Amino acid sequence: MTVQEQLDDLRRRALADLAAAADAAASAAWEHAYLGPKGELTRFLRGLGALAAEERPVAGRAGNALKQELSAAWTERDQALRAADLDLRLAADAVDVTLPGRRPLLGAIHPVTRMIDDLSEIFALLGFQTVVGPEVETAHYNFDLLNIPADHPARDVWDTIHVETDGTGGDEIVLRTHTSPMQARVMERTQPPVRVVVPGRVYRYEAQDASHEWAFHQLEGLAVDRNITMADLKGTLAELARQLFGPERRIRFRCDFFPFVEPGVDFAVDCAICNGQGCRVCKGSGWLELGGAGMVHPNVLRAVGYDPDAVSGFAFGLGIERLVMMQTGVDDVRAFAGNDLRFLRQIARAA
Ligand code: FA5
Repeated sequence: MTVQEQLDDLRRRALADLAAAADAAASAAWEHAYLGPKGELTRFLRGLGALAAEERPVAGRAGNALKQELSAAWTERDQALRAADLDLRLAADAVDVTLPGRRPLLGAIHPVTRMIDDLSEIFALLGFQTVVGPEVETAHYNFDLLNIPADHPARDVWDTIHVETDGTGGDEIVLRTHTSPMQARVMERTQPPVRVVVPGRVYRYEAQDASHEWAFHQLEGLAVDRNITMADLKGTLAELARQLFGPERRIRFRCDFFPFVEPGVDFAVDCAICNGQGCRVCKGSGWLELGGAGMVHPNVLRAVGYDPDAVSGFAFGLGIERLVMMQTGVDDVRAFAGNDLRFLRQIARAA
């Protein structure tokens, strides 16, 4: 075989092998086999010295030309294979971000909290400030200052949860049975005119049923000034009913007894759902009972240092869960504290 034939044969094999190299590792092996220090072409070029002097320059030029050609072919092929390798690795590592993400759970304001916010807003427009007070209360504020002395039978009307005391004979400690103790607390530290509403949780030692919880929420209202009358009370509650249940609503007062008001009433609004005709929500009566109210008893005014001949006032207390129930048609008060997310989601949409 002539030198040229040897080079042609080498070129054919080298280019065929290079075309067959499938990845970067095969490409590196090819470079080692043909162009590396012990590669076939390198060995050929080293062997040129053994040729006759007149053959050497021609063989040398042909060998170097082939070396350049193979180097260029290898560089091109090697880069293409490395790029393909990188593409493969990236594809294997890829995170598919085209799927829809998982929706985070969105919370909602509890219906009782929302009702408290709504009530505060309505009463703010009527000039009432919202204040809050302690849930752990002394019998002094929960009963005594509200004209319910220790031996008074009315004390039993509110089945009280007692908090253990240190036994030193100090004041009896209770969980407040209503928001009314804040009437006395506010009046003690403020001079008339007073206009406040007091939302908050109250507690009663009471069997639970669809309309009774042992812990629930009330909103207390108190207005004391010169010449406050029942008409102011009625106007205020009528406005509340209209804001909550619509412009046509009417208010009904019926005699009731609470030791801290005189006269005392329970108040109801005509049912917005059936327009007073009688339906499931108002239990056929046409009226929805909202709470108790009345003119602040002179003894209560006196107990906080007010002069009942100079000022008068009205007070009311309403059940917040019951208000939400009337608005939404929920018929079991126990659902509010039951922590059943299905109920909370449903009522968050309904309200
Ligand atoms: C009172 O608690 C008086 N303090 C209200 C008051 C304030 C009268 C100021 C006069 C002047 P009563 O116990 O009726 O009253 O409760 C008021 C409202 O709280 C009720 O109309 C009802 O809506 C709600 N309520 C009473 N007990 C429960 C209960 N166990 N579970 C849920 N709501 C209740």
